[in-house]
Amino acid sequence: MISQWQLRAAFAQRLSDMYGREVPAYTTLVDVSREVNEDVLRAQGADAERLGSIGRVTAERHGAIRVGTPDELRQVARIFGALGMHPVGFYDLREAAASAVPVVSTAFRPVDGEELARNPFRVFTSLLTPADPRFFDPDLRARLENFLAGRELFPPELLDLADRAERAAELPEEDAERFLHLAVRAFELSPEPVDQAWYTTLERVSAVAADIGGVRSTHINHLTPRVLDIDELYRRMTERGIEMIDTIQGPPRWQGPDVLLRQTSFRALAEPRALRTPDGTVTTGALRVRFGEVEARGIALSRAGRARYDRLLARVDEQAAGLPQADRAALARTLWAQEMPDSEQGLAAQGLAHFTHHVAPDRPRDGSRPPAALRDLLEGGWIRADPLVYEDFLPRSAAGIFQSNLSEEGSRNNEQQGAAYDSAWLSGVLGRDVADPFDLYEEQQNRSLVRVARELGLDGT
Ligand code: OOG
Ligand code: NI
Repeated sequence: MISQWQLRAAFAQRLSDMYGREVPAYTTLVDVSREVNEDVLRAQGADAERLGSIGRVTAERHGAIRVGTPDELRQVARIFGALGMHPVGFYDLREAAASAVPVVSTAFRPVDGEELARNPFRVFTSLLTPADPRFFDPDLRARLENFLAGRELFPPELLDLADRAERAAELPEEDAERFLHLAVRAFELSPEPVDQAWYTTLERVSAVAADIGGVRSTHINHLTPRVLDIDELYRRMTERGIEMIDTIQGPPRWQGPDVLLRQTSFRALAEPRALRTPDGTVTTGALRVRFGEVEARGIALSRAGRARYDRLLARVDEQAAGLPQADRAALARTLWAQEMPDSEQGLAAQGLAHFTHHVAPDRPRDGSRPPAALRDLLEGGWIRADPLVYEDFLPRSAAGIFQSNLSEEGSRNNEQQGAAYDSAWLSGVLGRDVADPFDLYEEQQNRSLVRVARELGLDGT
């Protein structure tokens, strides 16, 4: 039998092999990430593994996919359900982006600490919003919905196998092989010619709308390795002559611990695609939709920590308006140094980040009773706190990443009222709860505290 986490790890690995064949620059990114990680491990030793074992980090990827209809999204949820990945978080990219991105998104990922440690594969999944009148007028909406209703992204055999895997949390070897084969194939770039006129019509609204609704299949948009020093990676990629976007998104590099998520990418590359022109002939053209992204993950902030982060971002925006990128980064560093505690202990003391707590193997053994207060337990060496790694995404960075493949501005009619979507709506569409990421971190933290209390006999048992 192949267990759920083995299916997830195998799927991530095969998807990575497939994407490497399709987009060779991705392989360069993976190679350089591995080199940087080895160097960081050599230089920092155990500290390099504070936010995940080197085994986890080396295998770690997130993917991004985009689908067109609620039905398609429900099918995606079944495939990821088979892999032990659940919808977490709601991201509204229609609001976050400077130019038009007509999608709302969630991320499918493992939610349990042990499952994350085994393999944390996650997929940022976006759903097109044809009902949003700011992007699509009634006529285009009808044509788009009609086009989407006529395609099949996932064969029934794949979905049947997925349901069996989700129910049993495992599959016999032969079925697992078939499931993985069909699942990877569903995300390959299709050789089927793209209808050029239709694609261009959608492109005028948004390149993302064209990528989703302009073709009869779906594909992986990017696959992102995790790196332990993203500034160093950025330097090395640039040295190799690969043109990166001009920033690293997210928190600045600073003297304190890494928090949340820092990401950067190289620009979408022109890939040869078969195009059917209006007179019916098929030619080879080029489309720029897929790119390479890399990320560094830090400590998960609490709601309070995140509010502080968002406030800092807003202040950087305000004060850095019109400044060159380097000055903006310097300003961000200065503001951070003023407002963010620059140690794990500082973050913990102010309740700004999440930790799990563990009874210390070398705790006092002199027969004394452990104190009741968390701070005293930590200071007395009874327990230690390990930071929880941020497993999710940032809407603002996501919007920035979407921009890396938008050569056209697209258009949004801001006189129209946007269609309303939220997390509850998405849960309804999926028939599955979309988890709130903050709740998940809090629960993980609380479970560890209950365990500690029990192990130290502080819970009255
Ligand atoms: C998804 C963009 C968001 C990230 O890492 O924030 C994303 C897409 O381009 O489909 O992947
Ligand atoms: Ni991404």
